[in-house]
Amino acid sequence: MAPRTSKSAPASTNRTPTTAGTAAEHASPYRDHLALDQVVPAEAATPRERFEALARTLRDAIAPNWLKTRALQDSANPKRVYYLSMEFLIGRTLVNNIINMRAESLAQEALAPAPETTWRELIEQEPDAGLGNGGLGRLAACYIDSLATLHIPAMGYGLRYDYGIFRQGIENGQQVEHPDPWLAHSDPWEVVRCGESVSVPIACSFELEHGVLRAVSGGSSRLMGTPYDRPVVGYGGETVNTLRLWKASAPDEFDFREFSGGDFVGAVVDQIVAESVTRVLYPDDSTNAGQALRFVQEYFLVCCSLGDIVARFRKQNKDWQQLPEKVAIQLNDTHPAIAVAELMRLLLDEAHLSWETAWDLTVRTLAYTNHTLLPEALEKWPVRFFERVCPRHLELIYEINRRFLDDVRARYPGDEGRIERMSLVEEGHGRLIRMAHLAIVGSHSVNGVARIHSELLRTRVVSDFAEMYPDRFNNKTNGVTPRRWIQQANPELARLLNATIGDTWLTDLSQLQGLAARADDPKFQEEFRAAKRGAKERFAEWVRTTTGQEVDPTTLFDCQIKRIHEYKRQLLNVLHIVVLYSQLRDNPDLAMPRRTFFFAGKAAPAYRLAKLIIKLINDVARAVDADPRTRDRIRVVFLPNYNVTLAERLIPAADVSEQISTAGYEASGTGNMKFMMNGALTIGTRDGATIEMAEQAGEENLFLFGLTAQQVAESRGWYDPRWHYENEPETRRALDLVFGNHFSPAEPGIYEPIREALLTHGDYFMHLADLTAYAEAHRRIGEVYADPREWTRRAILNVARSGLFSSDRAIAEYAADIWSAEPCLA
Ligand code: 26W
Repeated sequence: MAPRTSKSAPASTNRTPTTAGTAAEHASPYRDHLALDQVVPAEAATPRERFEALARTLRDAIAPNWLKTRALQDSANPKRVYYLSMEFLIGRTLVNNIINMRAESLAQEALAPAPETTWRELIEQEPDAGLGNGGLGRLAACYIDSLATLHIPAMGYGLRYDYGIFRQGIENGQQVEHPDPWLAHSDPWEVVRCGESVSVPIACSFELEHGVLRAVSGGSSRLMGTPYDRPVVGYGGETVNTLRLWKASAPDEFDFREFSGGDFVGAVVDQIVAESVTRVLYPDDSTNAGQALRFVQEYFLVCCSLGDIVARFRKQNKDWQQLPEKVAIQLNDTHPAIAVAELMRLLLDEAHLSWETAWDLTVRTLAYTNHTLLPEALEKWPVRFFERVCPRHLELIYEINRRFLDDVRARYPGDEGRIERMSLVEEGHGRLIRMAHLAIVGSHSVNGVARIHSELLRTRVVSDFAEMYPDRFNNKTNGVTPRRWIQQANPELARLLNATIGDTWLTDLSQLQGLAARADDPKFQEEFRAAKRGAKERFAEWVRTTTGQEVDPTTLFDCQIKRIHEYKRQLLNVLHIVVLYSQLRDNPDLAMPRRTFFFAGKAAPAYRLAKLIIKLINDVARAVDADPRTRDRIRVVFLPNYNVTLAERLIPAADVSEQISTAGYEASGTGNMKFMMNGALTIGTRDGATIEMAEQAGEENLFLFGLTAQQVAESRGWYDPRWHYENEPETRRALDLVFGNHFSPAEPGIYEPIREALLTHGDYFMHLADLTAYAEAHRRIGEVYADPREWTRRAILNVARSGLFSSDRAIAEYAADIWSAEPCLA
C-alpha cells in the first residue's frame, strides 16, 4: 500500500528519538509524514499535526486506487456521470475514508500505543467542509459516496468556496453569524491541478466597491478556473472517483498585465476581484436572493465544468453524435441550469453542428432534479444579468424559447395563456429568465425527490410541462449513505448489526430486514437498548464538555435538527412545549416521561422571522429551566452551529425524530431517514419521504398526525387561525404566554412579528390547525415510551424497514432509469 513504508528510509535515520531504539521499531508511513511533512518527532506532535500526518498516510493508500480508477476509466471509455451542484456538504473526511478504505487497523497501528483520547482529539482537528446549506448539499455528498461504491464512473463538480456556510453563534438567545474559514489550515485531501485550469469569458468587467462586487458593462474579461480534486472513496476502496471543485482567479499574470496595461497595482486588485467569485457560499436556503455575484458563481461553475467534460469526451471520442452515449449530466436543482445554453454554445459555436443536432444532443445529455416546491425558491434571473455577463447565452435562450413556444403553439393553437405561463421569459418591469423552465425544456428527465413531491411537481407546479412532456417526468426518492450515517455515526449499533445479521447491510441496506424477526426477542431488545443508551450517554458527555450544559441521558431525547424555516415548523414544536410547560405549572402530577427537546439549525441571515423563532426557543428554554415545577420534567436545548458533524453525534442518540413540516412543503427530507435507520421513532406529518417511511415501517410504527397535503390545499380558502385561538383553551393559553411577554419580560413585544404571522396574516403554514393533533401525537409518544418493550420493538422494526432509504438504492435507480450508466470494474 503506502509507498513510504521502508524501515530503512532516510526519515527514520534522520529522526532524533526520545528513547533510543523506538524510532526504528515504530517506523511507519505515519511517523514519516510527521517527520518529513510536519518535521516533528511523533512524541512532540500536536493533535493537528497528528491529524495531517494520518490523513496523508491514508491518502498514500488511496492514491494508487485513485490512479487505477482513472486509468481503467480512460481505457474502458465507459459512459460517465457528472453531478453538477453548487453545494457539496461533505463534513469531515478522515473517518469516512478510514471506513471506506477499510483501514481501521492502519489507523490504529499508526497511532499505537496512543490512548483513545489522543484518537478523539485528532479527529476533532478536522474542520467540517461546510460547502452547502442543507438537504440539497448533503444529498450531493451522499450521492457521490454511492456512485463510487457502485463503481459508476462519475465526477462531482462544484465550487471551492473559501468560506462555507457561516458558523452560528448564539448571543442573548439570538443567532449571530461568523465566517467559516475552513481552509485556514491547508486541506490534506485536495490536490490542485494547475495544469488543467480553464478560462471563462465574461462580457463585462468587475469592480470592488466598498467590498461589494459590481459588474461594469463594457470591457470584457476572463476568469480562470483552477480545479481542486478530492478523492471520493467507494466502500472497499476499489473505486476512487473525483470531486472537482473550482477556484476562481484572474488569468495568469502575463495576460492580466497586458489586459491592465502594465498596471501592477491594478492587476493585483483585479486578481482580488476575480478571486471573490468563489469567496463565499450564499447562505440562503430556499429563497432566491437574486444577487448578481451568485449568478456569476452559477455561470462560472457551468462553464468550467462543461469545458472540462467536453474536453474529456473529445479526448476519447471523435464523433459528437456519441455525446449522450458517453456523457450524462445531472443538474442539482436549477442552480447549474445555464448548462442548457452553455452546452448548446459548445455544440454550435465550437463543434459547428446544426441547431437541430445540437439540441437533440443537449436534451439527451442533460437531466434535472427539482428539490423544492416553494415558489420563492424558484430561480428567475434578470435578463440584464445575462446581457452583462454572457450575452451569447441569452441569445441562445431566446432562440430556444422561440422554437419551444412554436411547438407549444402547434400543440395548443390559440392558447395564449399557456404560452405566457410556459415561456422561458417572464415579462414584467424587468424581464426574467425562468430557470426551471429552461432546465425542463433542455433535459430528457425531470425528477422530484420523493413520491408526493414528484406528484405535486407534475400536477401543480409545472403541470403544463408534464402535459407536454409526460415521459420526462419521474420520481427518485432520496436516500442517504449507510457508511456515514450508521457505521461512522453509530459504531455501537453497527457492531450490533454485524453480530446479528452480518455486515452485508453496509452495501445492501435491504439486509436490515433480517432484524424484524428479532423485534420481540428480549435479549436482542436489551442489546439494542444498550446501544441507544450508550449513544445518549456519549452525547450528554459531549454536550457537557463542549457547552457546560447538563443533559440527562435517562430522559427521552426528542430532536428537531434542520434549517430553520416557517414551513418546517420549529414554531409548532416550541408552541407545544409551551403547552406542556403551562400544563405542568398547573398540574405538577401530570403523567409524562421526562423529555429533553433538542433543536439545532441555522436561519438564513436575512430571514427575520426564522431568527426570531431561534430566539423564542432559547427564551422558552430559559423559562422552563428557571421554574422548579417544570425544570425536572422537561428541558429545552438549542445546540448552536448545526453541521454534519453535530448530526452524526446527535442522530444515534435520538429517541424521537421531529418531521413536522406543513404537508406539501417538504420535498423529501433526508434527516428523517437517518433517524429511522438509527432507531428513533418519527413524529410527523404525511409529507415528503416520511410518507414512504410509514409505508415501509407500517403506519402503526410512526406517530403521524395533522392535515394532509390535500387538506392543506383545500382549506386555504377558509382556514382561520383565530378560530383555534378563540375555541381551544390550550392553544390560547400558550399564545397568551408568548405574546404576553412571559418568556421575554426584558424585551416586551419582541414576538410581535410571530403574532402577526399566526393571527393577523392567516398562519400560512397552518401551525394552529395542527397544534391539537400534534399534542395528541406527543401524548401517544409518552404512553408508548412508558412501555420500554413496546418502544424498543417499534424502534427495531423501523431500523429493519429502513433499507429503501439507502443512497445506493437511489443511485442505482438514477443509473438505470436516467443515465443508462453501468459499473466499471477491473
Ligand atoms: C436559490 C436559493 C436556493 C438554495 C437552495 C433555493 C433552493 C435551495 C434548495 C433547493 C433547498 C433544499 O436544500 N431543498 C431540500 O432538498 C433536499 C434534498 O432533495 C430535500 O430532502 C428537502 O426536502 C429539500 O428542502
